[in-house]
Amino acid sequence: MNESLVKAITDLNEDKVIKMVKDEMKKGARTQDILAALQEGMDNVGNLYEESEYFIADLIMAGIIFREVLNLKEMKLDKGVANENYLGDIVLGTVKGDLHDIGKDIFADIATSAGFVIHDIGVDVAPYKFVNKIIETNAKIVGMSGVLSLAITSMKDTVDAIEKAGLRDNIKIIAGGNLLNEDACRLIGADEFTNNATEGLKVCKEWVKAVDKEI
Ligand code: B12
Repeated sequence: MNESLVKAITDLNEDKVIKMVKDEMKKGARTQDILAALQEGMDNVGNLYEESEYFIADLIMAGIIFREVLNLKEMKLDKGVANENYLGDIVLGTVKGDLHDIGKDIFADIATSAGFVIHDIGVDVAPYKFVNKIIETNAKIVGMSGVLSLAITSMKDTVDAIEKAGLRDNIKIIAGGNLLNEDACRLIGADEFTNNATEGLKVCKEWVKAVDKEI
C-alpha cells in the first residue's frame, strides 16, 4: 500500500489518494502509517519542485490534497476536542517568514487528542508573539514549526526572545520540521527537535511526566 500511496501523492493524483486512504483506513491501516506515506510523497513533490519538474502550483496542489486527507472522517485525527486527560498547555506556531502549516496542524491535532491544550498562534509568527502567548497562557511547552531554511534563524530568534523575556528556565521548547537535525537544534537552542509529529508528542508527554515526578 505505502509505495502506491507515495506514488499517488507524488503524481498529485487527488482522486486516487483519497480513494486509497479511505480504503486503507477501512481495512484498519494505522493513521501514522498513512501520514508517513503522505509525508514521503510530499518530499518527492518538493524534490521535483527543486528540479524544476514541478512548479509552485504543484506545491499548492500537494498541500490541498494533504489537507483533504486530514479532513477525511476516516482519518482518526480528533480535532479540537481535548479529552479529560489534561496534560498541559502548549504554545504552537510556524515561525516568522514561514507559511507552511500542514505539519504544525497535524501536531496540533494529535497533541489535542492526547490531552494537551494547544494555543495555535498561526503562521509567520514573530518572536514577540510567542513570548506574549507564553505569558498569557502560562504554558510550559513551546512548539515551533518551520520547513524553510530561513526558519532556522527565526527559530533561534524566537528562543532568544523567550530567553530575553526571562522565561527560558521554566519552558521546554521543541522545534518541528523536516529539515531539522541535531546541529540545527543546537544552533536554535531548542531542547528537542523532531521531523515527526508522533515522536514530538512522545517528547512532550515525557516532559510532563518528568515535571510530575518533581512535584
Ligand atoms: C506543500 C508545500 C508548500 C505549500 C504549503 C501549504 C501549507 N498550507 O502549508 C505552499 C504552496 C504554500 C508552499 C509555499 C512555498 N514553498 Co513549499 N513546500 C511544500 C512541500 C511540498 C510540503 C510541505 C508539507 O506540508 N509537508 C508535509 C508535512 C506533514 O511535513 P512537515 O511540515 O515536515 O511536518 C511533519 C514534521 O516535521 C512534524 N512537525 C512539523 N511542525 C511541527 C511542530 C512541532 C512542535 C512538532 C512537535 C512537530 C512538527 O510533524 C509533521 C507530521 O509528522 C515542501 C516539501 C517538503 N519536503 O517539505 C515544500 C518546501 C518546504 N517549500 C519550499 C519552497 C521553496 C517554498 C516557497 C519559497 C516557494 C515559492 N517560490 O514561493 C514558498 C514559501 C512560502 C513561505 N513563505 O512559507 C522548499 C523549501 C526550501 C528551503 N530549504 O527553504 C520545499 C522544501 C520544497 C523544495 N524541496 O524545494 N509550499
